[in-house]
Amino acid sequence: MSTDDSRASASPRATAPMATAPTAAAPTTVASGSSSPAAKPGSTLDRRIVAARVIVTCPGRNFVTLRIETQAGVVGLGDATLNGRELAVAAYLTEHVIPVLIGRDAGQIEDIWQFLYRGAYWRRGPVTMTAIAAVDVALWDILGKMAGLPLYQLLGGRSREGALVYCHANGRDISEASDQVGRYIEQGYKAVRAQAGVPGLRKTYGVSASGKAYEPAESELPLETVWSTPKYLRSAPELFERVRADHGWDLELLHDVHHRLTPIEAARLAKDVEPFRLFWLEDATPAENQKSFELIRKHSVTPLAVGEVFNSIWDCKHLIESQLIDYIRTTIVHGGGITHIRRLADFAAIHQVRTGFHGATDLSPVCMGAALHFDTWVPNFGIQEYMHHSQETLDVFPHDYVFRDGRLHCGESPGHGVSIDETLAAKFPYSPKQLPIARLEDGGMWDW
Ligand code: KDG
Ligand code: MG
Repeated sequence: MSTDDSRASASPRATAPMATAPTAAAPTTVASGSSSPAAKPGSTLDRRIVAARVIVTCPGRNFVTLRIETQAGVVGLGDATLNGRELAVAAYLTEHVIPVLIGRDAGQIEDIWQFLYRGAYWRRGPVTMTAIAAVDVALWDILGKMAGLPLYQLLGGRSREGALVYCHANGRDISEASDQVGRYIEQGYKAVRAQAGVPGLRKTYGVSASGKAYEPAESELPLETVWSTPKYLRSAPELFERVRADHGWDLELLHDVHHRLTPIEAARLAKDVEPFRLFWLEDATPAENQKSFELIRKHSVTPLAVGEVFNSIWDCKHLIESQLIDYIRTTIVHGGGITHIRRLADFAAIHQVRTGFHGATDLSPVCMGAALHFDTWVPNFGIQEYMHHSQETLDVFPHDYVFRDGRLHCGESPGHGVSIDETLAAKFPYSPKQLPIARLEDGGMWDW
């Protein structure tokens, strides 16, 4: 292996201009890989990226979408939504990423991923990895369209009929939550996440106070909510006792703690809900300190899921290789795209950890489309979250995935199967919204 600098500088990648003019009509400022034989300048397969732009829209909630176009007119879309930090990703893409994409070969998906990750020097972090994911997914979409194949086929083909999904049931109290679980069973769901209001707390994560669909980012400045661990630890096991009593044992039941317990409190809850056989207990404790999950594992066999806030394999390396979790939640939009999540899923597979992708409403239908193709292929699939988008959102993002028999089924159209109606999107301008924060009853800051 040569460590000689001259070897690198001889490569077309290293000599490619870092930032050519970000205009669409710049095929002469061609960067890396443009001489690749398959690019065939001027042909219908000409893969040179000639335009890229960010679309921000708010059909009920904010979404950021990256649109990349090749010389041959093939368009790919990637989701770039980071809830409450939308414009940070939009600026990262517009200022730092799009200028270096113009002129590159859209078929060099791996090289572009490495360029944006390694080449940025400042690695990881949700803003960077969401921006990289948007590029990566748009490029996979382009590849699928050029090949005339659905994305799952490019990944290695179908491994299952469809992706088992879980939806969100919630209620202001246990009885309301259990009734909603019943309504979802009637609609054909085989897995349901249950959250209920906590007696004595005005607002609880996952529970809509207004009776409307739950949407956490609801105010321009962060809403301050109050949290009490003792109150929650008393009521949470009662929720599952009631749901099992009302609906029996055929249903998969899930619950999200949303990072609010210390490791020993999380161990207590995992042990208390053991008799109700949850499919998983999610984000039982914050996971910056991955070793803290050892404490939960020592005390309980309740399956554990974690990772919607992770953005790299390095965030969960110890969790996975020490088999401290059962499901990894990191999904495509926040984890560097298909190229990186595929690595993560393979790493998880050798430790018998399965996927359980994040699928809240703040991940756009573009992410859902890509995730469903991934779910259809990935051998170690576990479950897919499905928190329903509003009708306005679904209208802005025409898609070909469908819900049937408790599963979401990706479509057969080339690429990830999700597009954007830009005329409609323009009718919903960006509206600043941030996620809430949590404080303890004495005013001290806590994890939301
Ligand atoms: O933006 C934050 C939401 O995506 C998050 O609160 C949803 O925890 C969540 C989940 O499991 O869907
Ligand atoms: Mg969660």
